[in-house]
Amino acid sequence: MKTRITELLEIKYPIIQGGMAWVAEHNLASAVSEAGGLGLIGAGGAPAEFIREQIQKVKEATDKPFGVNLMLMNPEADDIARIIVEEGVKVVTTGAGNPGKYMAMWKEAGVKVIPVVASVAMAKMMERGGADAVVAEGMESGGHIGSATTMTLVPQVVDAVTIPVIAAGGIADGRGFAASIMLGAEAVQMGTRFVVARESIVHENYKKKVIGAKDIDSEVTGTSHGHPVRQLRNNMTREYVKLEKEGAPFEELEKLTLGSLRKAVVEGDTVNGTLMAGQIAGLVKKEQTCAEMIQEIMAEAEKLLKR
Ligand code: TUI
Repeated sequence: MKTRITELLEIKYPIIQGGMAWVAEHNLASAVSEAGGLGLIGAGGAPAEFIREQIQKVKEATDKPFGVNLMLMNPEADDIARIIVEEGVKVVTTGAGNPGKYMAMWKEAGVKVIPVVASVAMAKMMERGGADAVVAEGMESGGHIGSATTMTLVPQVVDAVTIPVIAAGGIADGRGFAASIMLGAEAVQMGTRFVVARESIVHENYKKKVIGAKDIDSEVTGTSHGHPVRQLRNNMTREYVKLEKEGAPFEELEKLTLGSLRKAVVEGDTVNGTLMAGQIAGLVKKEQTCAEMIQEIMAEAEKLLKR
C-alpha cells in the first residue's frame, strides 16, 4: 500500500509506532522498523546521552528507517534535538508542545519533521513552519492528550492542511486502519497495541493489564492543571482523581506520579504505577510479534478497503 507517507519515510507499510516514554526503546523500535513500519525511540523524560545510545542500538539492529519522538517538556530537549541531527536520524516526531524552535535546524539537516498535534490550529501552524506531515492525535490515545476525538479531528486536519496526515488515537486493528484511510489519513500511529508486542520490554504485569482491559477501563487525570493524561484506572488514578476533586494543588498531585511510569513499565507495579494506555486497550487481546501485528492489520485493512 502506497501513500505519501510510505513514500516520504521510505517504509513498506503506513504504520508508525507511538513514541511512548519508557516503552518505545531500541528493541521495540527496531522490531517495528524491521517489520516494515516506522519504529520510534520515545525520548520521554530521558537524558540526552541515553537517547544517543538508543539511536545507536537501533542502527546496529536494522538498516530500515526509524525515528525519534522528542517529548518537548524533556528538560534536555535542546540536546536531544541536536543529537537527532548528529546521529543522522531521518525522522522526528514531537509531542506535548510546539517544536517551532527546532524546525529550521532539522529541515536544514534533511530530517523529516512530523509534529503530533491535537487541534486544527496547531496543524496549520506546523504546516506553515515547514512540517513534512502531522500526526493528528485524538483523545482516545494513551498518555498526554488534547480534547478532540480522532473521528472529528482527523478529517478537519485533513481539510485544513495539504501535507499528509497520520491518524492516531483509538486505532489497533485493520478496521481502525481502514477507517483512518476513509477519514483522509495516509498512515496510522499506534501505541497501545505495541505495548504488548513480544519485543516490547514492558513488564508482564503491565501487559496483562492492557490485555485484560475493557472499553471503559481508562481514566483521564491532570485535567485540573491543564495536562490531561490517559491511563488505565488503578489505585493511583483513584487517589489522583479524589485529590483533584478536593482541589489539591499541582505540587501535591505530582507526588503521586513522580517516577510512576517507570514503576509500571520496569517494576510492574500495577497498583501505584501509571499504566498509560488508550481507550482501544479493550480491543488488544494478545501478545504477538510486531511483524504479526502489522501483517494482520494490513491484511484486514486491505480486505475492507477493497470492498
Ligand atoms: O505527547 C503526547 N503524549 C504523551 S507525552 C507524555 S509525557 C507527559 N507526562 C505527563 C504529562 C505530560 C506529558 C505522555 N504522553 N502525545 C502527543 C500530544 N501532543 N498530545 C497532545 C499534544 C500537544 C499538546 C499541546 C501538542 C501541542 C500542544 O500545544 C502546546 C502549544 O505550545 O501550543
